[in-house]
Amino acid sequence: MGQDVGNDQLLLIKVEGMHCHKCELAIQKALTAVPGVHEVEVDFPSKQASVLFDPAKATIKQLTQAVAKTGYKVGGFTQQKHAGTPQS
Ligand SMILES: [Cu+2]
Repeated sequence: MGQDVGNDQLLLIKVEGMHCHKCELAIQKALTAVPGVHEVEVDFPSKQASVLFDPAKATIKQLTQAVAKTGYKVGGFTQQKHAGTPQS
């Protein structure tokens, strides 16, 4: 059947406690490791992680928990339908 990315959802997570680019990488690694996650972008200056994921495989809770487990605080999140390019 192939991979259908049409149902992918974009989640923007506000991450508190990042202080350098190593934090960025740690969070990116943790989120990428969650099954169902297709794309992760972490932006340290805007303290935001954008995650493109398959809502049939991953839940928002799993994603926010991955951030929390890495040692950062989730300040909130915004759900978006995937529209091609994440907003920044
Ligand atoms: Cu750091």
